[in-house]
Amino acid sequence: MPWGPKFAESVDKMSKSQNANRRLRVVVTRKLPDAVEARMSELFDVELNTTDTPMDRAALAEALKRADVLAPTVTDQIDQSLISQAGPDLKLIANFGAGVDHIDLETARRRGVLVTNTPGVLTEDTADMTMALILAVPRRLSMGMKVMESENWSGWSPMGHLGHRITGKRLGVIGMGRIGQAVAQRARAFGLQIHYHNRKRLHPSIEERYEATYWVSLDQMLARMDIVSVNCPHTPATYHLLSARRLKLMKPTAYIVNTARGEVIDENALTRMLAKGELGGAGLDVFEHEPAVNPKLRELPNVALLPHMGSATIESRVEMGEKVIINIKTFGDGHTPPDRVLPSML
Ligand code: 8YV
Repeated sequence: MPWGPKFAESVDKMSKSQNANRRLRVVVTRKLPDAVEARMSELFDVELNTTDTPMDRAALAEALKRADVLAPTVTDQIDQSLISQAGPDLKLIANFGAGVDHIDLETARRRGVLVTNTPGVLTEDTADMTMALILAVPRRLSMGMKVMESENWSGWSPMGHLGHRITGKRLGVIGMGRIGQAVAQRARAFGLQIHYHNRKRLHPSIEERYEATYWVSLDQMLARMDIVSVNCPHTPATYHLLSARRLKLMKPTAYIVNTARGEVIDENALTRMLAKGELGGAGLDVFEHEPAVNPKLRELPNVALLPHMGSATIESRVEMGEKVIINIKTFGDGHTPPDRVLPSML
């Protein structure tokens, strides 16, 4: 409902500041690609973060007081108390990233502040990284790389570095949105059988495309999968979706890959189970308390850990920046920004 009263209110605020004949004051919280920053500087009265030092809470509170638009990233917790203290000019939070779980959407909506994100442009890169982890963990890639880095390789042996075959295994995708489907497409090419759990069942034509089997019950799917990939957003409904109870339903040989959000898995329970050999292994690009990582996870041989780099290509960062610009510009011109996020969409 783009033209609800709150939206009208923020457009009204926006046109008043436009009438005052000043450009939108945009605060960007982290360093972005040069081309993105250059274009933002042409279009807006922009404050860039050239040192890339993350803003602390006090700095974010100040930014929200003086900005018309805040362009944050996943490392900024824009919670209820911060949004409540925002200045009267704040009209738009144009997130640089697809996930918006670090922004209190409900408080923003109540305050008449719009929120946008950058969907679509990081789908393929994130799916590539998911596939890389799906291959890396069963085939023990990090262990092999460590052997070579240590210069301790004593040569080939028939029983050396044995992992498990990918082809023919069952992959269970949790969250069959854009990224989940892009993972399914890649996984098909590697001979995996696609299964999925999603809030809504996909259209039969999409299921047919991936020869995908839908599971209404996540519990039942988990018990039967060889590899599980988490590709759903973090929302109140998906927090610890893979709880200790659910993790215990999985086969002791099964692998888990997470390129979505750490909060979807109970990281401590996962670590305990991996350490006890109750799961086959895990490939994790995201963590529950980033940048902290459970120290015991780092010591495990059957994990591949990455520093939240699923969408980290220069191409995706530039396209994300373009989306942020388009969202701000469209809003500034008095239109509904294309990537508006509403609490009800999650
Ligand atoms: C982004 C991500 O790099 O877009 C997302 O939701 O998780 C990442 O791939 C990050 O969010 C940038 O803010």
